[in-house]
Amino acid sequence: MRLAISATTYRMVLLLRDSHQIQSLVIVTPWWIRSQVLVHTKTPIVMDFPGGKVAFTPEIHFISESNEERVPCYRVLDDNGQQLTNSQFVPVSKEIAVKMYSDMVTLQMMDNIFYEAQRQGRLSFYATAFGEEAINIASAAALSPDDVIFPQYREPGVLLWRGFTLQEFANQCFGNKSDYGKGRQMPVHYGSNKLNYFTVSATIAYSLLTQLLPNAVGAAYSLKMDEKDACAVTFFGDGGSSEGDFHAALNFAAVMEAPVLFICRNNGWAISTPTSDQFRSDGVVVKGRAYGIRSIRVDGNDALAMYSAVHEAREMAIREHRPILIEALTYRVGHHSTSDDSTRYRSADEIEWWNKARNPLSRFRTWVESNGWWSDEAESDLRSKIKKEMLEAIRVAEKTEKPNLNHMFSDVYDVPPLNLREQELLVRQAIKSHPQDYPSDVPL
Ligand SMILES: Cc1ncc(C[n+]2csc(CCOP(=O)(O)OP(=O)(O)O)c2C)c(N)n1
Ligand SMILES: [Mg+2]
Repeated sequence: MRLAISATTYRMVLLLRDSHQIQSLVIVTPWWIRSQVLVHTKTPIVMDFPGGKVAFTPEIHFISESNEERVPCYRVLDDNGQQLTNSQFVPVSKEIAVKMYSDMVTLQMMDNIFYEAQRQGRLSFYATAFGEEAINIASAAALSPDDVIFPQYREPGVLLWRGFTLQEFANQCFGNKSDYGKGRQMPVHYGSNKLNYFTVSATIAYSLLTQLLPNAVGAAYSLKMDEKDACAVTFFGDGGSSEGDFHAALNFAAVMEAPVLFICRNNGWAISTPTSDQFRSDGVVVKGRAYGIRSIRVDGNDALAMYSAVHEAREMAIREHRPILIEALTYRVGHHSTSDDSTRYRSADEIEWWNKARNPLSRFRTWVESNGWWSDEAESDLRSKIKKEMLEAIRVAEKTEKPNLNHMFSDVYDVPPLNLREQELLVRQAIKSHPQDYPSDVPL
């Protein structure tokens, strides 16, 4: 309340203040003329409420649906690979930088060759990580091998970084008997116990996209309880963030103070659905604050920025027992999978622009070269070595026997229930009656 009062009244006001009837007063003009004071009556201005103090306001004010400015995007390198002045980043040694770049090239070459193999009818399915090589490799480089990964399906680079061999990738894609999943999963549904990488899941009626998010929170909580120097890390797409599991996982992680990194690859598309048909928020990063989670938006095509952000996030997650949300802005340069033709719903120019102007490989290569750590010769040696290894891996994977048919029914139940035994019997009868329709290389 604001009052204009005389000197006498002012003295009364002082008395009232001393007797705690009013909270404070501020002199606006000299009191011997005609003092004007602001008197704040003792109406409380804040309310103690679970979660902290809440200020009262006399204004009817709705929180805006958006900030005036979008959350800025952290980057270290510009589109041409030049370091921005005053850029903050975690130093990367020559050894790590060269491995990062080499693995980015390997991932891209592996994708190209498997993709072609699928087009030739040698693989049933494939999905590339084209355009997202920096997110894959730089985040893996910033993590420790003890950190437990809960992937979607566009992050095989994390496995590659951890030492999954091209032969192991090929065995899974060809579903042969050396595949750890015994040929029961679609190609690109990799997993490795040894490398702390949960198997990508495609179980229908589960949320393929995000079932791993709440699981990652549980694993992170357990790592915290065991006082491990490790966190859980889950990768997912913008489409995954539109699933209910994403929201449940964020809330759960915040409340349980679980050391988990949520790394969202916002690549603009969930198959043919653009992000504008998925959410009206400023992307995904702003959702962290709603759940009380520290968050950052990063240029996902800048390997140095990804490395630094994930490195810092990991430190905070483990030391401070808190989840962190990272939104990596990127673009899915490839089709969603070999079952998709993305030129039906987006322009070839758009794809080409991202591939050329914002290419994560050429950008990082420029920086590595500017340090004197890479050359044209190193590039061509690497490429011919990877090509040779890939072709050999495919040759071996293709000629390796398939897993026995029994495995379609094993490993779920200790004693298979009646309905599964019936199904196995039916399959075997069908094969007997139509042997020509059954692949000859699958042992019965
Ligand atoms: C719960 C659920 N809904 C739909 C699908 C079908 N589906 C498979 S991948 C995909 C798009 C996912 O997009 P995003 O999460 O953005 O990942 P991106 O493919 O872009 O890397 C959809 C809709 C699914 N697997 N699971
Ligand atoms: Mg997407």
